[in-house]
Parts: sequence; structure tokens; C-alpha cells
Amino acid sequence: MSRFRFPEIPGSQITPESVWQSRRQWLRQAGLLAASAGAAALLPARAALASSEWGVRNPAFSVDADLTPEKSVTTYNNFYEFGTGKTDPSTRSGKFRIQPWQVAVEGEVLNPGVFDLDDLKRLAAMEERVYRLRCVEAWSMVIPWNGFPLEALIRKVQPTGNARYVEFVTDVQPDAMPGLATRIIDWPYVEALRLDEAMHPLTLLAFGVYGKALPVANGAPLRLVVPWKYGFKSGKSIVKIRFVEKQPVTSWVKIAPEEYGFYANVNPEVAHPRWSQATERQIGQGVFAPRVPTLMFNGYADQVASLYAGLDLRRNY
Ligand SMILES: Nc1nc2c(c(=O)[nH]1)N[C@H]1C(S)=C(S)[C@@H](COP(=O)(O)O)O[C@H]1N2
Ligand SMILES: [Mo]
Repeated sequence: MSRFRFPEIPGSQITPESVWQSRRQWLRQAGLLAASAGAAALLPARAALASSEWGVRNPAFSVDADLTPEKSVTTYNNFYEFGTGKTDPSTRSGKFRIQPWQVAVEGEVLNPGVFDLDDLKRLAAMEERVYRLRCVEAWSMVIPWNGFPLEALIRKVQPTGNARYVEFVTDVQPDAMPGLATRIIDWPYVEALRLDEAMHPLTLLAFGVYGKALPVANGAPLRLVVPWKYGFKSGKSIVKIRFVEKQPVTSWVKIAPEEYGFYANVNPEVAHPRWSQATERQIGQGVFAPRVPTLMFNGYADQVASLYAGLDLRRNY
């Protein structure tokens, strides 16, 4: 197999100082940074700075649909480390420590290393993307995430020619994660993508939701969001990213391989053995809201179908 190298990340993509400076300039021109400004004038300036930290919406990568209310997004969750109830992640996660936070990047890369959260946040400019998240349990949400493509990190660490898959490992804090006592999953929670899936521009490394830092329930301080796959592929509270040659045995595949495949591409034509995947219930739309048809690849077929050309999507579910 030929050994390939990713090009160095162009300086123009390594963000901020210049962007930051131009934003300051813009604010100054708008009169919002005037030293003599009174408290009233300072308020909009603060608001503008806060929103710029989390980026502006990227319409090219956002679905045009009503957002799921923030309250539902942050209190109706799956994060089994805190329990299997939907409200467990928001009500039982108060002891989880997210500071300091480091992410180890290891395996088949030329530049392995341990990244502080701030190092990671500096890799690319933050943007907001409205993605649909479809859970295998047949419900969905439309969520404004704040982050940047995982590709920025992958280019920085430079996978070797042996890297075929990327594994994402969630943190384990036994005293702060009451769900760990139930051994449904062989903790830590591990998910993985093929390298080309991980490099796809839709694959988001998210640090925020609704323009604020992620709540623990949604995977603070950083998580993956892979919008064309069932929610379980998007690992939360990531502490390790490992580049490997062989397809990893991921948590749900290990528990029930006939129910949860490695690919987990949203596919209304392939039913889960115990229920249909043809329609979905949209969380936060009220109990009488009609179920809507589920779309192939969760509506992202135009962007991702080519990744699976030649792959039998019934066998590789
Ligand atoms: N570490 C970890 N990550 C996880 C899970 C989990 O139990 N543990 N649940 C997954 C599932 S099944 C879904 S649907 C999404 C839900 O993300 P949300 O709660 O932010 O909507 O998180 C995924 N990531
Ligand atoms: Mo899920």
C-alpha cells in the first residue's frame, strides 16, 4: 500500500489571531470597543465577542429545519456512563470534571501527542452547524453545534499509510459517572470511523451547542458529531483518539453485533432487528407531532453516499 502524507495545514486555516484582530477592528469601527463607552454601549460588544468565540452559522453545512428546543437538547440524552434514563446525563453528572482536560492522540500518526483543550480549540476557526442527529431508537433532533471539522486535527497529526481507522475513547471517572456501576458496556465507551469517514468535511469535532460550551450531558468538553450515522457513533467526552490499521471492535458492536453494525449509517431500508428504522419521532415537537420518514444517510446522501460505493449496505449496516 502506498504511503501517503497529508499536506501541512495551511497557515490561513490555523485561525484566529488575524480573524480576532479583524473582528476587533470591525467592533471598533462599529464603535463598540470605544474606551469611553458607557455600560449600555459595552453590552452589545460583549454579546458580539461571545458569539464570535463559537463561530457563526455555516449555511452550506446546516439543515434548514426547526431547531429542537435547547431544553430538550440538553435534558433528553443518551450518555450511559451516567445511567440509561434520558434525564440521567443532565441530573447525575454534576461531579464530572472537565478541567483540566487533555486528549491523547496516538497510534499510526507521524505527530502523536497530548493536546490541552485550548491547543485543540486553536486548530481551526469555530463555526456553527445545524445537524440532524438520528438515534437508533428512532427519534431525532435538529441541533446547532459549535465546532470545526475533525479533519483539522487529523491533518495536524498526519496519519501514516497504515492508518485505516480512527478510534475515539470516552473518559472514565468512576466516582463521577454513576452509570459505570452497571456493566452494560465494557467501559470505556469506544467508537470508531474509517479514516475517510473521519476526514469527511461533515464530521464535526464539537465543543459547544447552542452557542455555549457543551453541557456534560452532551459530551463536555468535546465530542464528535457524525450526522449521517446513528447517534451512538458520536462519542462524547473524548480523551483518546487512536489511529489504527484494523477495524476496532466498538462498544455497541461488542454488545450486540446483529443489532448495531460498525457502519451504522442511517438507513430506513434496513430495520433494527426489534423495530423499524423507516420513520422517526422528532423530540421537542410535542407528543402529537407526526412521525416523519427517515432519509437515507439521514438526509446527507449527496455528500456521503460515494464513500460507500460498492459496499453492500445491508450486510454492512
Ligand atoms: N460516551 C458515550 N457517548 C455516547 C453515548 C454514550 O452512552 N456514551 N450515547 C450515544 C448515543 S446512543 C446518542 S443517540 C448520542 C446522543 O447525543 P446527545 O445526548 O447529545 O443528543 O450520544 C452518543 N454518544
Ligand atoms: Mo442513540
